[in-house]
Amino acid sequence: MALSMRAVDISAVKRPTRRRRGRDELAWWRDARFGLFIHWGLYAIPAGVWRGKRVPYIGEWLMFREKIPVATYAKLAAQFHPRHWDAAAIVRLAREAGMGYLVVTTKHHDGFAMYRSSVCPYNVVDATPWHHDPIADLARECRRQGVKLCFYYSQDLDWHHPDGAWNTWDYPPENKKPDRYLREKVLPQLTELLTHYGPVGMIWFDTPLTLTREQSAAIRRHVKRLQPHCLVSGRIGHGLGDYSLPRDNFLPPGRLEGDWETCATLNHTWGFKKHDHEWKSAANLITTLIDLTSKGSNYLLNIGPDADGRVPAPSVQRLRAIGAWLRVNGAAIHGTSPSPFRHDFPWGRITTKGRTLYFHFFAKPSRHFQLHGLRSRVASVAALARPHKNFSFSQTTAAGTRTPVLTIDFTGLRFTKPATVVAVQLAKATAVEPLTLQQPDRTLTFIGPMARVGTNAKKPEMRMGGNGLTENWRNTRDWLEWRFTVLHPGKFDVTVVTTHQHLEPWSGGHTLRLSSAGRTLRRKTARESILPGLRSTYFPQIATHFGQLSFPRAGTYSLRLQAEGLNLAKKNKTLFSDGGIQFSEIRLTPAE
Ligand code: H79
Repeated sequence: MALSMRAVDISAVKRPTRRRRGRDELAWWRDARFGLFIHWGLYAIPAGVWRGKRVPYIGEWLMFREKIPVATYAKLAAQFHPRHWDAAAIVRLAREAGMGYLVVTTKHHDGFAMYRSSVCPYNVVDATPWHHDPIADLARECRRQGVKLCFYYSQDLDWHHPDGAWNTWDYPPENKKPDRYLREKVLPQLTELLTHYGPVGMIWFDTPLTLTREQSAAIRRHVKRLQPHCLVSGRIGHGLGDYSLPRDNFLPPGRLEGDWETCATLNHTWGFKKHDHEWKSAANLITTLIDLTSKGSNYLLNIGPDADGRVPAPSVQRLRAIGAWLRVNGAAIHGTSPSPFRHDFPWGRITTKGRTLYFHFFAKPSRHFQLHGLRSRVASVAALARPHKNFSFSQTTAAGTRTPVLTIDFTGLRFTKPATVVAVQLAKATAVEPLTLQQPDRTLTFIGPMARVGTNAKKPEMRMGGNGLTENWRNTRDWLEWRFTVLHPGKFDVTVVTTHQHLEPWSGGHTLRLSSAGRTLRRKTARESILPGLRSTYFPQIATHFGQLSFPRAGTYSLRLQAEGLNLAKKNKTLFSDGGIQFSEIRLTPAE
């Protein structure tokens, strides 16, 4: 297998998207905030089982995991006759769920086209007894029901075409001519997709692992030539997309800059697997939608219909539950902008629209809820579910630090799970304190995007990744530094949190030095505990306790984190990770 050991940036747009021409073409996508992903293909037939054995990993990777020869895998097509396929119902489900767009797999890595293609007979119309084009159904229903139609297309990995990437069991890599694959398959199939189905909102390219910058650029040009308004996902590679994507199922530590989209699963697989019954709860999904929206990311949530075309019942139930929540609270999601604060709050999240701030409470706050750091004057406060009852509030300044404090009296408001939304109208444009602030619950959380990256050498090698995690932290010279405001002095327990993709190795065992308020703490990062929370499902938040720090009085301090000894194991370098320290956050909690 041609696995190069260079860490690949599968996602990021190197230049901020806002500098691109045609930025307004993203407006529909930005307003939607929430979309439906559909993974459907031949892999729904084995559904995660091959020769009687359960195959680990995501369902659509079965051919690769089992190194199934093309000739064998292709025979699945003869069994594809989905009697329960109902495109109208699926588009209706997307609408009911409050989703504004839909992205369907027109060709996944297995190379099988799920639409009528005259470029290659390996497609759903010519190769199956169904002889039917489900993409045409979806296109028609999307038009009828007002959902933006988008196409997933695997432009790099193709395990069916002899020149496509990563099938080395049928086709030796040394014979491959990627340009021929692009010319014979990718470009002509994109022409079909962009000329036979009306306007296409976006081509969702995926997994750029082998194509060169020139090849990716040629694909992008081809799309824009055929449909100038069609967006190109960040996984076209080489920073050439119209927006950025983090890893699959990734939840960022804080607000992102520019346009992002997290694609995510309802259970653990994308393509249907009959034994994957680990469904995320509706409450988790709603919380995730709020979290991503507050951070400036879209949420592209997946269903994997089975071989008969049926959407698994647990998926339908969950999407409907999200829709029910959005029918009350959609104003706080659709068409909103991210939080004015770069960090999370212990009590929930904030989204904005014009001069309205939406506070999403994950739990009932204390009767006199407080928010630190909002400089703008508040005009009124009301719950979304009961817009006519106004709550009383006051705005003061904390003694000593001059931090603005907003206090709201929520007497009489019923808080419901998973989130209750309160609309805070501002009298003027939003302005907030830029520093890390101690929260009313006395905790402090330091996230990478709020740190200054510095170095004792000439130029830092470490970078803050667009996803909010550190990149290339592989030396003892670079550091992260925060300035922050303490409102309630005292003694605090210090926890450093690092992370990794759950199937890949964790880069740990590094000795870190943390200095603040005249004290220095030193520890080796160790997996002492995993913080509970949604982020830990796919990116475990690994906590190491560093001891205690004291802040004797209210005021502004600084804190620096630097590596003293590194443990750069070779095995930590993978296709997607540089093997360095993946810093997530530092947490300070009041010590007893
Ligand atoms: O379409 C879905 C996935 O099939 C696709 N992206 C979402 C939207 C995708 N998942 N993973 N990847 C692409 C990249 C896979 C990476 C691998 Fe591996 C990790 C290849 C080698 C290491 C997993 C482990 C597969 C083989 C070994």
